[in-house]
Amino acid sequence: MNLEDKNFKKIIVLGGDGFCGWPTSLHLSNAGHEVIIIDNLSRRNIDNELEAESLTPIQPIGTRLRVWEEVSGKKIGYYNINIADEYDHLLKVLKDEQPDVIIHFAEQRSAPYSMKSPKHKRYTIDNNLNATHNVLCAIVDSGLDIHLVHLGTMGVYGYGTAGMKIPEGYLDVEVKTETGERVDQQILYPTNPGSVYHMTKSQDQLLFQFYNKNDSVRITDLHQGIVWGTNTKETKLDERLINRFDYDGDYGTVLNRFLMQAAVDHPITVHGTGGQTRAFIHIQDTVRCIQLAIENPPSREDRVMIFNQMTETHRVNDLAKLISELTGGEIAYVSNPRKESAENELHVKNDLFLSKGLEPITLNEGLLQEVSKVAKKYAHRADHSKIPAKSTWTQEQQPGVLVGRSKDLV
Ligand code: NAD
Ligand code: USQ
Repeated sequence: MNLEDKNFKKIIVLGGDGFCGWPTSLHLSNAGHEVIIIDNLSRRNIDNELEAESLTPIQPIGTRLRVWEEVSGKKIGYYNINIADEYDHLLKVLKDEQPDVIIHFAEQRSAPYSMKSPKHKRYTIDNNLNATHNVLCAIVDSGLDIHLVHLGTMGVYGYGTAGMKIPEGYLDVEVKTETGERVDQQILYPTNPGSVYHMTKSQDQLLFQFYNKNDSVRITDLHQGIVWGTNTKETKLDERLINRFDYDGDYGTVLNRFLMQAAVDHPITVHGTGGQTRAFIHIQDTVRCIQLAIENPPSREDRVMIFNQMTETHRVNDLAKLISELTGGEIAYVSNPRKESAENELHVKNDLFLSKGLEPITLNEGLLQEVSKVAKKYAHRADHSKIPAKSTWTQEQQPGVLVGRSKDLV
């Protein structure tokens, strides 16, 4: 692709060193766009704080970028900026680089980490809300017409649905006026966050609504489900491009944790009864959805465009049973460290991405085996002491640790 191509875009990826941001950066670079990453490497510093590491041996950002150039012949730019704190530097980069699109992944994304202590709650609020507000403010300050694509979460809706399908961002309501007349309206779906982290994503929605209304900033908010899998077409090209694989009790997400646990012969840790139902998406679909969002931008007159970025829903206990059947791994029912309903139903609309051509990758044996293979390959790097989820939502909750192996296993 060249500069004459009207589809060519200059894209800044905030948080481009992370689990979703790195494969997205490579995917968009491969598709011919010019990509520049901004990341303050805070996620790598959190690994130091937690004394935990990605199961896969991720390379330093400099090596990643050099290898990508070797492999693809394409250059990805990089700036180390704390976007929550270094506003002037962020603004200068926007003015110098003049991007068409900014993709915003740069937030503290773990619910358990956000609930660990007052310090962690406050960090998550400071980091995430200032990051999002600084980006919006800098877009307006730069005078540029930049399309902002943000990674939000399904968790802003809460996980209860009262029988209906969760719509894409906006809820149809009918209000009764003083004269008794009935008027139709669409409002942001009422938020019901389940952690301080999820609450920051709920607040982000209001920041977007305001800057869209006041300054006509073009915004797409992607309400993403739990991402599973490790690698994408591009990260598989060279082992040094490998994506991160979080498995620890704070950052590991449920499906990848279960696959990793089975692969390293650790019991599969179901919290409570495993009655929670969640939305999922494979990492390869994440990068594809982001490309679709960039290719289908809203106009300046449009309200914030909201897509539900998920492809299927599953109950945690069903996932545990599926992986147990596939791998022979044992299931352990442990205390739920979170304050969440024991069970929920979840029905979600994802018509917008389907209408734009997404062909969902759904859970299948081959893909599950592929992730298990990655986990097996790097099993020697696993620190079993980091597996239990110990961050409790309140003093009443108990950590998700195994007590007496035989009685917990089924
Ligand atoms: P991640 O922690 O792996 O990546 C986030 C990146 O942002 C990290 O590299 C981190 O260093 C960077 N960052 C954080 N704060 C920053 C700051 N102030 N300045 C500059 N860089 C900063 O997380 P991820 O899993 O890639 O998630 C990316 C986004 O997608 C998050 O906003 C998350 O809420 C959302 N999301 C993730 C999932 C999932 O399952 N991983 C699901 C739904 C939504
Ligand atoms: N769970 C277990 N056992 C485990 C780990 C988790 O039973 O070993 C349960 C949890 O109690 C919870 C569910 O699995 O009910 C999901 O937990 P998770 O850590 O996989 O997902 P969550 O905390 O919701 O967060 C992740 C990402 C977050 C993103 C969110 C999308 O970390 O960035 O926003 O998924 S969603 O869940 O759709 O809101």
